[in-house]
Amino acid sequence: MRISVLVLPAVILSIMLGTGLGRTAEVTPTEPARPPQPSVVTIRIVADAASRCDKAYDPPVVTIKAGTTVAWINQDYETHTLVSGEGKDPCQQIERSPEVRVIDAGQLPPRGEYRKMFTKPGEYPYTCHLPFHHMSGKIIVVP
Ligand SMILES: [Cu+2]
Repeated sequence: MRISVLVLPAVILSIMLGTGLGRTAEVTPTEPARPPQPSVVTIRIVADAASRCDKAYDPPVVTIKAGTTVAWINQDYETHTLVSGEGKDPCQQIERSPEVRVIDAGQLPPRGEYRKMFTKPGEYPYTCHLPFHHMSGKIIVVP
């Protein structure tokens, strides 16, 4: 009886090794990692932006994936506003309307920065609504 108590664990161990239960799991090859997409995209408000229409922002149109943050930096020497809005042409004066806006930085002084994360796919045109400022840009958010 004493022998069988010692033999039984050895039998179980040899069965496990024979069936591969004792081996470590094989490593399955994974897909090569995609290059990470930057989570923050920067747009500059350029010098003399007020008269530059669709060249007021650099770059003027940006396509991003949902979840990306856009950072606008005012590199002009004067204050601009940054609000949702679109005219019939890039040089048209845009009036601020009272409806809820996706983009609304208010006043952005020189060297000022405004950040916003975009989570919903869609097109988000924006502008500066100050008098005699003709500025037009657009964010395109894809899933
Ligand atoms: Cu402006």
